[in-house]
Amino acid sequence: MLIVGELINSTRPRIRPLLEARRASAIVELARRQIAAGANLVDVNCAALMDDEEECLAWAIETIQGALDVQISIDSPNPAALRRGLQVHRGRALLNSVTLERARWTGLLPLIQEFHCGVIALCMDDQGVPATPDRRLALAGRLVGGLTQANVSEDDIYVDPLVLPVATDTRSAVEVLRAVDLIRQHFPQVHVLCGLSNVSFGLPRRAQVNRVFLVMCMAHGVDAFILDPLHGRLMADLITARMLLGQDESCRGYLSAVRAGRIDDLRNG
Ligand code: THG
Repeated sequence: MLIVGELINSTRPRIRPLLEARRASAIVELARRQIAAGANLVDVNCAALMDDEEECLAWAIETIQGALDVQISIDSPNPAALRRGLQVHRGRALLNSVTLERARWTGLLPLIQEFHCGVIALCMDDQGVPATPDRRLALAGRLVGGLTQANVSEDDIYVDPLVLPVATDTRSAVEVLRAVDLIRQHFPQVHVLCGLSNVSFGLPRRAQVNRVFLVMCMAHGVDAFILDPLHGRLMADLITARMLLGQDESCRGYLSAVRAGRIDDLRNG
């Protein structure tokens, strides 16, 4: 299971000013807390800063890695910003993300070969995100085929079917789960990653929606997530679901989470 902490994102109103003002200690602290809560790496997205994106992304990566021994998921739609990020990153980064959009694919493939990074591959092309599970599978096939041809090993590929808000289309969560089933059947060696918080955009009590969707995704074989690791109940559900899916040898992870006070037992009355 791979957990990517999503909180250092310039689209978040509380984070954007910290990035713009280069508030190093606040950004390092947010990275540190996500890792302490169970994230394996932290996502950094500066795309909302427009002309300042590239500079800020490089600054954030250097600042975080200067203080902590963590890998970064470098999150940008912009190949130039991703290149800059990969150049300053120490060790193996996770490139977030490549798509089949023509400009992005041709711009990123040389980078992926040069830097030997892990790659998140979104099921999206110049026509956008396909509605049906079959069409998502077809895009996944072209992504996995193209990346393996470029010598990326399947273990370094994280296919992201792209989770869309259930508030705008009530079928969108179930269509993602069906796409995950198909990707799992056809490409058992690649990882499947979901951005959890996308599903609850536009709804109240978002954490409730995210938590239930997390467990559904895990039961369908999703093995990597971009999520908010500071949400204690979400992480408690993740630890519990791993155990129930046979991924927690001797229940060790669950039992140590209980001892650490990370699992509570809610009951009214
Ligand atoms: N797949 C991949 N990468 C991704 C996503 C994905 N990166 C970005 C995103 N989705 C995951 N990260 C976030 C970050 C913030 C929010 C959701 C997903 C979010 N922000 C609130 C908003 O914009 O309204 C504000 C929350 C706050 O400020 O507290 O919900 O799917 N590969």
